[in-house]
Amino acid sequence: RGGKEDSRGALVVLEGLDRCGKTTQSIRLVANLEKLGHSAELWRFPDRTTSVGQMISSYLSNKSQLDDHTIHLLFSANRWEKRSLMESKLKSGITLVVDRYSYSGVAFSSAKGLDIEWCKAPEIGLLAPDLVVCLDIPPEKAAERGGYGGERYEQLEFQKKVGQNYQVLRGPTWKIIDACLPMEDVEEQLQEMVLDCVKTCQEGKPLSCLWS
Ligand code: Z5A
Repeated sequence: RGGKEDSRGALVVLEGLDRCGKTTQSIRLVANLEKLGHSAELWRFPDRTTSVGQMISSYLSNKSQLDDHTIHLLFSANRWEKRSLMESKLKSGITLVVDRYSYSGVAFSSAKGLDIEWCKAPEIGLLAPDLVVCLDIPPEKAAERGGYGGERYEQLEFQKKVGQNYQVLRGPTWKIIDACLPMEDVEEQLQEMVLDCVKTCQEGKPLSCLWS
């Protein structure tokens, strides 16, 4: 379906502030990829279905309190528990569209004042995305969108710090889309970037690990 029989899928990550449109766009992207004949799956972190994910979910909804370092390591553990499945899916040719990944881990925890290098350390060895698309939105605009304010980190001043941290983390695999554009325009730009990336992976780009 997605090209050569033995070609691998792409690891595509969507990042951005709360309410930037990641969920909306990742659903549309997976549907569009499938329509074009590619095998694709939608993943998201935190994965709240695992036992670690349930601890995270309880923390995010303010039902439990945890030390900042502890919750950081739980978010990381939540990615490690999915690492081998992620690798086997990619190697079987499935493109994974992942709503939040290690960059959220580092950007949110360091916004609380944790050392950025300390935050990166437990992420070393996780699979590196082939493409990170950051949906860029001013924190004030995001706060005007539906459903804002329900969870622990949904506060304007905090989101501003997260936005600054994303800028520090930007690397060569990053692309930026203006998340204030109409949904259809974001969708179109995203699809174009991802199809390019899928092609490169089909042509033999090797998988690599964070942080390289
Ligand atoms: N976190 C962490 O600390 N460490 C980690 O390692 C990880 C995460 C992985 C939970 O994440 C929190 O965990 C998150 C980071 C932290 N905290 N915050 N903030 P989550 O992914 O479960 O929750 P979220 O980031 O808050 O996602 P969200 O609320 O689902 O927002 P979204 O997916 O980016 O947006 P959306 O649901 O697609 O859209 C939001 C609204 O905007 C909705 O009404 C849409 O119809 C509307 N929308 C979308 N696009 C547009 C455009 N283009 N124009 C106008 N309106 C739009």
